[in-house]
Amino acid sequence: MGFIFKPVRWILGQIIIFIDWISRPKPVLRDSQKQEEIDRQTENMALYQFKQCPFCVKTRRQIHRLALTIETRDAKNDKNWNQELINDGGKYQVPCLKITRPDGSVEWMYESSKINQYLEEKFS
Ligand SMILES: N[C@@H](CCC(=O)N[C@@H](CS)C(=O)NCC(=O)O)C(=O)O
Repeated sequence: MGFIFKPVRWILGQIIIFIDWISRPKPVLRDSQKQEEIDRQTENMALYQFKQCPFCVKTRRQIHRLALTIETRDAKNDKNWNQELINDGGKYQVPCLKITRPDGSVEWMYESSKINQYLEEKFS
């Protein structure tokens, strides 16, 4: 039966991506100085994610809406990001936002709702 679930899951994933694409919220507009300042802050962030994961879509929408430039890392297909997430983050779950602070300390933030709330509070 596994051979049926895989393509069905893939098709559902593509539908989610399509719905996300046609219903994307408009990004906020900031003056260029403010946007540059925010871009500098988000240089130290990376989102570990899967392309088709609905929770990742939820967080990517938030990133898009807040007009943030955050690197996305494919934790399913890229071995390095996959291993880094498991070994350094502590568990294989996406989305996960890696935040490297100016003092070099690193926070691995799991849970889409928590990440979205953090981004909202910091950048909206
Ligand atoms: N409550 C979590 C759920 C996240 C979740 O279930 N992610 C799935 C992908 S959709 C996952 O990481 N699965 C790990 C795996 O496939 O082993 C959230 O909102 O972020």
